[in-house]
Amino acid sequence: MIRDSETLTILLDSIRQFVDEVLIPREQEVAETDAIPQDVAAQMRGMGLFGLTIPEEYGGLGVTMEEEVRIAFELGRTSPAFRSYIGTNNGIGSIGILLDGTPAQRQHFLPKLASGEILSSFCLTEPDAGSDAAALKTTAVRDGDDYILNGTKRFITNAPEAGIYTVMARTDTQIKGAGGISAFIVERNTPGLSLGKNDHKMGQRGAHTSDVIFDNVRVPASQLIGGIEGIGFKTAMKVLDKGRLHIAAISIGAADRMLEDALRYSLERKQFGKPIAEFQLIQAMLADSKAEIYAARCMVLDAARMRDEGRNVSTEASCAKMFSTEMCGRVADRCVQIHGGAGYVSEYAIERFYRDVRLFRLYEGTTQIQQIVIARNMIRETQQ
Ligand code: COS
Repeated sequence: MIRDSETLTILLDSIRQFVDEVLIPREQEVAETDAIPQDVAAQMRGMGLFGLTIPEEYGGLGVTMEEEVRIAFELGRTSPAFRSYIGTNNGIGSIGILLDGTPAQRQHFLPKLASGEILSSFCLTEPDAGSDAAALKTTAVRDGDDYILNGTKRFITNAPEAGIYTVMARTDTQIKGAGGISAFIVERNTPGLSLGKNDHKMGQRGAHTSDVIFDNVRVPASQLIGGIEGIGFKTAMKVLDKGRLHIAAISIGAADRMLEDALRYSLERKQFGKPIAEFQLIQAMLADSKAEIYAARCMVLDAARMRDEGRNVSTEASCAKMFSTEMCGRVADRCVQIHGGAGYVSEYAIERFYRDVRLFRLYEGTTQIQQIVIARNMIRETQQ
């Protein structure tokens, strides 16, 4: 945890400088090579970016949720692939172990994630279980001191790079829904674990996803998260509550960047004898975007502070994710419009961002799933 505002300001300034001076100039290279340059990955390790959210006792920085979203506002200003590379270790790939893991599991795995020695992935989604995550079919059958896993996970971020996977699997096939699901830590080199080919995505080149296939994968019972069967779905939902706030914050950073670029373009581009920024129809798009980013930022900071106070933020995290990612989509669309035809060609970053940010409205729960979570919580609270 950052203990004083001065230290936090220094950290945020150094990340902003890293984004401006190192990451933004390398964006095009990442898009062209579909890879994070290894020297950049090494710099990220050196800055401690893989362990921002992991507590100090495991070698991380242990930032609070508010500090995390403020860091995400900065990291969001560049290609999402950079953030994605460090994102799983700080979020969905580590938080399940942190929240519900046994002391031995935390001690064994978290230091490696904090240092960036290994990457991690979160394996929930399957070919037939996306939004309906509790319908997952991957099985984990107890066999002596082990469990044997079988099934396929889909669209798994950082799967090709990961050293460990948090895998949700059904330990009780008699229970069709959430109660039969358990979470496991599975190491990459375990026999029977293989990867599909990398997915060809609409955007976010440099961030990789693939299937993870389990064919009689034998996992020691000591790697059942928390050592308890049947709590894996709840672990996944708690991980997602936090992850959704993080994605909301990243969307705000990306919207900020797109608007910065569009503002600069509108000041440089002249039509009808003056910069297009002087036309009120352009100004309306700039102003609407600015106001919506401001609203989203306030919402995310408020929800983050609530989580830091130990409150249940399931509703607020979904509100923030829904509002911020939808806002980001609207800002992307307006910023392409401000660029005119130039916004449709790859010479300008906005063309790439327009495709990259589309994913924000889909992963870690679609907008429609956020609506379901919000409304269900409202109904439940009223009926209590
Ligand atoms: N924190 C803790 N526990 C939670 C929780 C949360 N945020 N949300 C749900 N739970 C618990 C519920 O309390 C319930 O426990 P009990 O049976 O003991 O009451 C259990 O988990 C099952 O919850 P629920 O009945 O709401 O499950 P559903 O199958 O109806 O589905 C949704 C819930 C749709 C919200 C869930 O499947 C979901 O989030 N889907 C989207 C998945 C997703 O985001 N995928 C992205 C891929 S991962 S990058």
